[in-house]
Amino acid sequence: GGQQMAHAMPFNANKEGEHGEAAREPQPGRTCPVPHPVSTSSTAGETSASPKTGSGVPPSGVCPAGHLDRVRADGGEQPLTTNQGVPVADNQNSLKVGLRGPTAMEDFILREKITHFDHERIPERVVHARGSAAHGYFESYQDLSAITRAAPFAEAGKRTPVFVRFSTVAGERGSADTVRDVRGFAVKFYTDEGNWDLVGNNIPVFFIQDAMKFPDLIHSVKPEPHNGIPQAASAHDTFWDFVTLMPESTHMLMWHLSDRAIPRSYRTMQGFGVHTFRLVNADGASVFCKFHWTPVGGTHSLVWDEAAKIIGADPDYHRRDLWEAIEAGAYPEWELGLQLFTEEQAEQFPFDVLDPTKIVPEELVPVQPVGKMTLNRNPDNFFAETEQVAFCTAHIVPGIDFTNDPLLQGRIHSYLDTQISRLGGANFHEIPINAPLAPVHNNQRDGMHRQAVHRGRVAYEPNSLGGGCPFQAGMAGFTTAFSRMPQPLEDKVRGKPELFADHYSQARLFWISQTPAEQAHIVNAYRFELSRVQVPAIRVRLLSMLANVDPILAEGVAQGLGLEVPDPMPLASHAPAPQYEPSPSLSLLTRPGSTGIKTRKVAILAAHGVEADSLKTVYADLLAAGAVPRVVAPQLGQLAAADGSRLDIEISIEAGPAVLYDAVIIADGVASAAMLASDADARDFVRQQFRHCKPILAIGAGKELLQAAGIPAALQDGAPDPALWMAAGDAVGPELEHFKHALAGHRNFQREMDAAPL
Ligand code: HDE
Repeated sequence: GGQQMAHAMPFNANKEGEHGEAAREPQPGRTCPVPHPVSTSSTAGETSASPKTGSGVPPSGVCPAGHLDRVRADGGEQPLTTNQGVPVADNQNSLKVGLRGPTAMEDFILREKITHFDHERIPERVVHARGSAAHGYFESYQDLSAITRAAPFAEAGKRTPVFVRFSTVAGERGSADTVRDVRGFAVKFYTDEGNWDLVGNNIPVFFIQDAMKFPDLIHSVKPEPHNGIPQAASAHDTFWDFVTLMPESTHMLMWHLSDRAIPRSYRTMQGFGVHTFRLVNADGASVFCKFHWTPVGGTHSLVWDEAAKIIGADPDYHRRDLWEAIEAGAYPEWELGLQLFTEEQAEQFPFDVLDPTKIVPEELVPVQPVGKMTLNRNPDNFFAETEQVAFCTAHIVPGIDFTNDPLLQGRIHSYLDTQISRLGGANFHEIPINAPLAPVHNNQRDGMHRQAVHRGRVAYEPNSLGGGCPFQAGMAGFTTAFSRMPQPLEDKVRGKPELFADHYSQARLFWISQTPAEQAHIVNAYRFELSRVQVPAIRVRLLSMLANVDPILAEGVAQGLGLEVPDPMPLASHAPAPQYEPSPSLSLLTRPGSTGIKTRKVAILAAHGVEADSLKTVYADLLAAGAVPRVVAPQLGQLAAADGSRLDIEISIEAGPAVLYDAVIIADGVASAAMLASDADARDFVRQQFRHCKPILAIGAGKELLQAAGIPAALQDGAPDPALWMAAGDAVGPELEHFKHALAGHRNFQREMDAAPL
């Protein structure tokens, strides 16, 4: 009936054809199939990591869409309605008093639509506003019940659904992905016994030791209050003013200024729980625990010049990367590792395990792998899931417990509190992405946006009218209830334990554990940040801080600032400081990962006159190895190859500049190479690839572009650079293998140390 009526009444009474009938019958090729949540059938665009290397369907046994099924909505083959379900015939014109008259107040359709629009935004997160998320599952390697009764670790092979959000800290919701910043790494486990949120970062320590200082820290790093500058950056006066007055930040600053703060991808970051937690078994016995997520794809970062250019070339670089990898079936994976130690062991450590500015070196307590997390499904809707997800450190489950880390203690309050204003009330746990899979029964009632319809007259406990239900889980033989570890109490006091005052030993440990290239990056990062600082006294104060870490570091930074290294900052503690040996695991380069060149993006530069066969061979070879090759040319369209055939160009150099690729191959072909050599963008492309230490393979005549770009000849012919390869046109074999090997190793940082800058 409704359908007929819609046809009977013209869609747009005034201008039939414009939006009316034509919109009802879309032209062939203009319809957009409704995406099905579990079978990804994405029509991947140019930049996608296609072709598919997986089905996109999560393995069985894991609730794939789980509790979100009941709220999924799509408008496929449905008429447009108001929010009250009233069909709308004209979605183009408001109701007017005459064609040229004023709009009628009674147009409830217009008013409902505009009113809803007016309220579409919610406050962004005060920190970690910019983020991206995905669904997946955690799988336990073994039965860990001897150590913890937490449900995800109950048996080997047990899978627990997760939702994971990665983020930057300082920038606003629309800021760029590749800024220098700490990255959030927040995991929500939907366990059988309630939600457990492990709200971590990609850096294992923090700037401050006490929650009392968090608002100060964040106020110092956010855009300055008078002019709102700068966005998503720590390189400004107020941040450096604050941290140089807080020497406890020295260790974290070393990580923040290292390549950790400019990851290549969310998929190539480690994650850390940061605080010391407790694991508790069914008998109530407990051990201390530090959580580590290690990416199976290895730890890889950008270089600063590249990160800065990507901000312009693709501000959504990390969001796109995560999305495309999952769409392509290249599911990112992390291994969960635990550092377990007893209270007695902790007492022997030369630092306090309640101090979040300290790590437990892996040499002291090894990391034991206990399971793997796989992200295999993109959200259906960014707002409903990624934006509305609410992580809270207070969300722990039986088997996990807090410690008295004073930073963690403050977080237990903050996260729940912040959701109440961000998500508009106390019922945010009912938003589908936040709702636990475990059943919820209590006597909490009412409040804004209540979804549940509670039945019966009883909303109190104890009661007899409801048969005493819901009853306390500790009763009636229930053994799974949450209970806290007993802790001895002392007098109330404002202060810190003595060991918290050692601010430099672990900063030095981090520094001496880096490779020379990584150390150089740290020095350069300090130079950059402090060059942006305008107040000279802050620069000097920073140098006096670094003088306590390492003389070479302090000297390197001082040189870049045109300053002398001043006297070291006075120490807060005169107790003998621990002397650490280098810890190789602190270098990013010690985890190349085990996924080889999978999902690495390779540009194949070509122009008219390219040798088509050789290009196709290389392209197919890379594709088969799981890499993502792209034919990049000065303009879009097709290439006229030397043999008369035509090849599709996938992207132009201007749309896909060098920083968006992990490596470059210069195709063979005399005319092609000559054309590229005369193209400023193409020369710039290989220069940047060279400068950013990425693998380069020039096939046959392709060499000409390298020469035109001024890539040092000594490196080309003597080939001491293991990431720079030349192949004769018809003998691509071994050179391509060398190139792939270099690509698996990510970058050749030696080039940075050796080569004269271009
Ligand atoms: Fe957070 N932090 N934080 N933080 N944090 C928030 O909660 C806070 C800290 C972290 O993807 C807020 O929901 C205090 C350490 C992540 O939604 C807020 C203190 C670590 C995320 C908050 C800290 C983190 C947040 C803002 C010091 C690593 C993003 C919005 C006492 C272990 C979660 C929100 C997501 C978000 C407070 C310190 C990680 C305001 C008070 C240390 C990954 O509640």
